[in-house]
Amino acid sequence: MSNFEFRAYCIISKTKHHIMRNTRLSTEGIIASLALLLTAACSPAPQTYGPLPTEDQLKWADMEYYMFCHFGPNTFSGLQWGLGDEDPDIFNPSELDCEQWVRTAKEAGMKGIILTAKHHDGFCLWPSAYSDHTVAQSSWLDGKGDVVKELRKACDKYDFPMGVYISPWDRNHPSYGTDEYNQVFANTIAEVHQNYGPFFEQWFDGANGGAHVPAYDWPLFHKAVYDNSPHAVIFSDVGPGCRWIGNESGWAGETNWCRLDVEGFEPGKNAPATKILNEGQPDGAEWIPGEVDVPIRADWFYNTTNESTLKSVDDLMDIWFSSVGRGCNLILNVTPDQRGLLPQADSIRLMEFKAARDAYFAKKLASCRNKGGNVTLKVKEPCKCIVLQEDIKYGQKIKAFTVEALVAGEWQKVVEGTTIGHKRILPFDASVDASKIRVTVTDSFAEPMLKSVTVY
Ligand code: FUL
Repeated sequence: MSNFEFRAYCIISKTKHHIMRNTRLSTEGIIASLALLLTAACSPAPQTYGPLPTEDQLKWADMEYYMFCHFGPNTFSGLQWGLGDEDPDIFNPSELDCEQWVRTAKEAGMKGIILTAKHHDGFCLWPSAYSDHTVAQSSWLDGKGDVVKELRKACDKYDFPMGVYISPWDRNHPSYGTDEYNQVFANTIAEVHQNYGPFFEQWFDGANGGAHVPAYDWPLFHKAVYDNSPHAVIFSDVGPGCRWIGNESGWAGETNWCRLDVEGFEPGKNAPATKILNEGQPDGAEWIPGEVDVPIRADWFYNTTNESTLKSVDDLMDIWFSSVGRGCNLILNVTPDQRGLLPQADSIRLMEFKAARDAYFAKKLASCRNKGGNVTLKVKEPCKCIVLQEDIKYGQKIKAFTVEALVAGEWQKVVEGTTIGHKRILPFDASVDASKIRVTVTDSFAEPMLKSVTVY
């Protein structure tokens, strides 16, 4: 609820209360109530600034954390970038259970799941009419298997948002690199979205190991998505829904704008510079927030030899602070194994990570909502962290802020920062025994609007 809506809501509830109390409605009562309603209606809405997120991007930002599942022939070959000439029989999960993936993601506190329906090797995890390299050509379940359908069913059962990764780069398809491929790929996208959508997110990978990258028809691909999943947020290096953060190690820039200039750029080799992807641009023309993609093990696909690379809870907490804590969504890759199940060690780690977050953020010491650029909160216990949210519905405006603590009658600076955006999590260097915490926005493009301030 925005400040304006919040104020209007308070006034309307007060009015209701007033009317209820005055069961015999006096003229005076009615006039007072109408005056209150009028004030609410006439209060100006907060100023907007720059490009604004769409409703879908706002909902997407609230998701914050979801699972990435890389699954396909690479799961069995040990390769990370399959060559495209793999025998379809290699894809042979012995105990596929997509419900296990979804239950695990849900219990881990994730808000959705995105599957590699087709990776660079071109193998389709559904029986596509546009390829001869699919589950239908595999002897797995006598060619009757369909992983995308299984995941769709599981997501429906658990009421869990689903997204898809469909790689433009295709090392198998005979038409790849010819003029026909753009239409083939658009048909492929439409087929997945029609049969298994709608999806909350479409992932377009910019990777291409080939020397020659053909001219992709991005508007055609986007149309295939939006025609079938009108609310999907499209990921790529340049959006249009959300952008790659420029690394696969789990961190966004400390300064991170949800804005980007995309004119003249494309996903992949023609993408904006890494630093720009990592930090966004304060004056970027489009609203394209960052998404941080990182695997829980060293590799994206399951590999029998890399269990020792499973990230620790501390690693994952650091990733949380430098992704969600810097205004991005985090997509954490947890890859199914050759049985088609998430490995036990990875599931346990996810639950430990969830428990660590719950413990860290267990005790709210003070909070407020819908304030301008100066907020002072009373605290009664030592605090260790502050979480700020800007009301991005009105754009991203805040350029600099400070957080101070009143300790033994003296204000001292605890932490300072630049951007806030959807969420900024700022752990203090040490626990602070303060009676008050004060947030001051020191620089902003327009009237700042803090959606929430919470001290832990
Ligand atoms: C990269 C790909 O090349 C990797 O295989 C993986 O899919 C990752 C998420 O994106 O660009």
